[in-house]
Amino acid sequence: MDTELLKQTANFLVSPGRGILAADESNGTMTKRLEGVGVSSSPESRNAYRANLFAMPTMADAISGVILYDETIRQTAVDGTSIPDFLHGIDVLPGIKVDTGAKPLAGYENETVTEGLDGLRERCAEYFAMGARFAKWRAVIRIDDGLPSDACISANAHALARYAAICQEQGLVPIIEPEVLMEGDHSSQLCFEVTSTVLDATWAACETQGVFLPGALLKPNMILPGKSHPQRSNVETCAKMTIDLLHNHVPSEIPGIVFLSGGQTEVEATAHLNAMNNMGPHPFELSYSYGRALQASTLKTWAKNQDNLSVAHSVFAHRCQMAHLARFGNWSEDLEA
Ligand code: 5MM
Repeated sequence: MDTELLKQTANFLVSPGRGILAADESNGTMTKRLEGVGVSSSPESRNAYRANLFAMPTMADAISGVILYDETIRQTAVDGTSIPDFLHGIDVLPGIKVDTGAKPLAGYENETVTEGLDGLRERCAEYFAMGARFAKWRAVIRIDDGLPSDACISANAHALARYAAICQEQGLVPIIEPEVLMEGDHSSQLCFEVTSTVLDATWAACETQGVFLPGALLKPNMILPGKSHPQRSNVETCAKMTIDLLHNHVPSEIPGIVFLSGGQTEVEATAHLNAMNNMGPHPFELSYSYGRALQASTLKTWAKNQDNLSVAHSVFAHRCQMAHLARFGNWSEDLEA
């Protein structure tokens, strides 16, 4: 294992003012997103949208890495080079989603275990040769009556740890993403308790598998009530509870936390990150690996203005700038106007 390379990559990904763009929607998810804005989904339309997104001139000021899907890493950028080469050329590291999706967990209704360990070593080696320097694997944990089960937590923790160890052996920094979903009517307190248990199980599995923590990043959910819970939490409460979680349930050897947005609006996800960065010092960098919270308004704008790409670029530039400011705690709501 090249621990120096792993540390260097992980630290680069959470360097000051920068974070990760999650553009690794599988074809099923990307089809939903494109059809939602009236664009039919095909390899060509997915490439047209993403290649244009990555060509936004100031992207690298806020984005250190882009998570790609298998289809995208093999596609072409606006200048005709391969997407990974294009990203390296603008000082952005290409990453790759290596899980093959959340599949039903045998014997446990409504729960999933994320798969993709078979052949992972060979796929990681291929992606590294194509230019990828980090990887992502997302476990999905649902809160409901009696859920999550211990079986779901331990199966996903085990898979995350084995994934992380294989990635590191192959030179890729693993992003460890155990996402506790916002779907449901649970309270923030329950979200806190479940997320703590899931993180504790994940680190225990990582220790057993020998994962090198300074060469890994954590991609967690923030602590929020479920979407159907009658009360919303305010920005300060979410930030305080999430910081409490991280300070007590994440080993300090982890160099950075790169949050998912999980269905929060673009502004909510930015406000929460900003508040947390104002509550330091923290033992790790607090950054982003947002999908929808960086792309939602850009995708809508691109769909309506495909003949004038600068319109979508200006929307994406704004979201990137807001996220960049939130890394320093310098964002404020009036900047959204
Ligand atoms: C980009 O979205 C990813 C979706 O992957 P699937 O198509 O396999 O569901 C997702 O894993 C994403 O990387 C994270 O959830 C972060 O995205 P959000 O939108 O939650 O910030």
